[in-house]
Amino acid sequence: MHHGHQKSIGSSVHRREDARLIAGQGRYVADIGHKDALHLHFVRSPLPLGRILACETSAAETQPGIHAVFTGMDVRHLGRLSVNPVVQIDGSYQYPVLAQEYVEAVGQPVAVVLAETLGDAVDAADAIHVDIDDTSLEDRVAGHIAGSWQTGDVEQVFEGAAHIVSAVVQHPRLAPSPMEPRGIAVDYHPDTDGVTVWYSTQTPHRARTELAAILKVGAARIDVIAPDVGGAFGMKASLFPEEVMAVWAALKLRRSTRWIASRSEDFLTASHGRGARCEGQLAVAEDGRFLALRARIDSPLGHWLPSSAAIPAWNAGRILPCGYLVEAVDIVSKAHMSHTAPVGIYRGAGRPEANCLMERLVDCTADKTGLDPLEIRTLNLLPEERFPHKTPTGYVLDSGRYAAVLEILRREADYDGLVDMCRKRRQRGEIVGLGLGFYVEPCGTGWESARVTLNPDGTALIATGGSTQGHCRETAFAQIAADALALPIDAVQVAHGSTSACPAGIGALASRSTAIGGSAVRQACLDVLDLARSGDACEPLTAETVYTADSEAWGYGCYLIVLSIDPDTGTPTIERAHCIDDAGTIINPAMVDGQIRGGFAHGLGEAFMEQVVYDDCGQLVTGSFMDYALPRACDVPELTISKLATPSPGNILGAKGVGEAGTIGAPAAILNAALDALRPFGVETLQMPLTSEQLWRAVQSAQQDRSDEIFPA
Ligand code: SMO
Repeated sequence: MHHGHQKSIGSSVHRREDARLIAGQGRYVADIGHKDALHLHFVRSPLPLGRILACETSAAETQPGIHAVFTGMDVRHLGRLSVNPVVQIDGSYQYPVLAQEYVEAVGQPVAVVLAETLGDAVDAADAIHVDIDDTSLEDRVAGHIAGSWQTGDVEQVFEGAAHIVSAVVQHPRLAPSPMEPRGIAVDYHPDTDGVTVWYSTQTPHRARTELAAILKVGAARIDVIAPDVGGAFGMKASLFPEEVMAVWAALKLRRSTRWIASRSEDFLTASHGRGARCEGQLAVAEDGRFLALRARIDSPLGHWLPSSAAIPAWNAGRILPCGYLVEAVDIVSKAHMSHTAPVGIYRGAGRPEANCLMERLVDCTADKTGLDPLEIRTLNLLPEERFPHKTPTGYVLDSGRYAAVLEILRREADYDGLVDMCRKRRQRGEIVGLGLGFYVEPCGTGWESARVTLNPDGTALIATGGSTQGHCRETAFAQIAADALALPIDAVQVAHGSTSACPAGIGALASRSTAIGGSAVRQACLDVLDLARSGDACEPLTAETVYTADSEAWGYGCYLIVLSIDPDTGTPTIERAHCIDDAGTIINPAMVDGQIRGGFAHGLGEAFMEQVVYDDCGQLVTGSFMDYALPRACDVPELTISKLATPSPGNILGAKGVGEAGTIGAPAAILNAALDALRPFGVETLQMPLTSEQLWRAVQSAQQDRSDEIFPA
């Protein structure tokens, strides 16, 4: 063992991934795979709903370089993707790898061409004629999801309440938009009749299991490798029909294949997120204490269900009333299928929905009671001595110092000074407001695996069942292992993202990598040390573990935003952004900051500019970055970041998650700041995205009302 080991956990160790990823040396799916692989190109439905009368492919089949053309009939025997049943899923839904008798959404793959070059495939696809009858059709997708949580006599509490406030938050539908679109490169091995699947995914092991089930082949024939993944954000946690098609075709044709989505194909058929309408009512006592919550959440789903389709609706309901103490709840969360692209998890996955609703209700209560927004939060947040706390929906908040983060924010951001400043500037006619967004982020439950090999030369190899998508798991897991094994960090290698090289695992999603994946690494290291104590130090020693967390870890925090609005143009400007987050034990503070900044940018995108739009005919209007506004670097303000670290009792690292924090806290605080800014104008509702047009109209109509009062018509 190495002596004089410097503790690695808690220090901003240089990220070993940086040099590779920042210098353009990353290896993504598009950089990998057989040179003679056949390229897939899809013929897609131009209509959201219709019956396929004919699909004429013969003209395409004879074009140069074409190896095969497939239609729905060729893959009608394939199985269905399984959907995580966190809440009840009813009704009929299919998982057509290619459209069968009907098309059910614009962009749905109807046929696929496989050719030696992508150009050949695209040219030949033009020669395929699909005849679709779209007259007089009923909705074909009737699946729906419903979860409900009831505790206490909500009706009675509402009847006796001193105040009742209500709020509606309509979330825009969002496109996750990772830098790297979807991609898959399938290497066919004639000797084994198996495939190596290079796949841009968050969940390599699940992908392998699902591929084997859908294709009805033995999993031993499939090896999945996630190379560098250029962002995922929940969108790459489920198998898409195009990807299944690439693997099926490789096995069928005994040839390597590849498919790399264009940006427009991602807008059209990758899963979207959010889109929920959240309605809530809070019954409040005379002194401002929350008594009961009613919530109705209605989320959209697309024409098929990704693996985690039910997660947003489930999270949006089950995590209410968030960090607040409310004894009685009546919560119903539903989701309905429709003739659009699929809707699934996207960074936050139901947490922004629950937290934004709660934070709006809290500010409405402050308004109604005249209490200060920070005071009313302090009054109602779960006090420290109540942890662990079983919420009225039956989940357990593990640990935290909720009121303390508000106190730190008050001090470090000079909350009282900012409130005063806003008041004075308003008196001068400026449009400026302050908003708070307290959030909770359940993250880290279930199991993950790790294997550690300790070599006699003093090096160690960690293989994690987790995965990475640019969020530096190699460095973080090396830090955890270095401390557990008392080795220098450079002596620790980390392998990930391979179903053959790594033990079976879950992957990188739900902000669980550090808490669960990291705990698995730590446990495997402790196990190998036990072996070392009783074994021969001249042989490599290996320990492998499946670690299951004792309980769910809940990160939390509060964001403060000062926002001004230009009265002439409606342009919003974030003047101050202060984030305070408690992610439990912090492995690497620089990485935590990175997650908060990235998450904040995503949250700001939802709050100000992003929105997927379909027209009345079911056509996607926002099919490129010309029509879908993603934040640019200059749109993201400087953040002041404060931290608190209350260890979670739920796992052996004491870690929580922070990967989704910014995405949850930012929209709530920005929405509250905008409404605070426009309160003097009598504006009570705004919906995201808070475009300058919406803000300008709100100001104009208020001013119009005033001039009507002064000069009655
Ligand atoms: S939305 Mo996340 O990748 O679970």
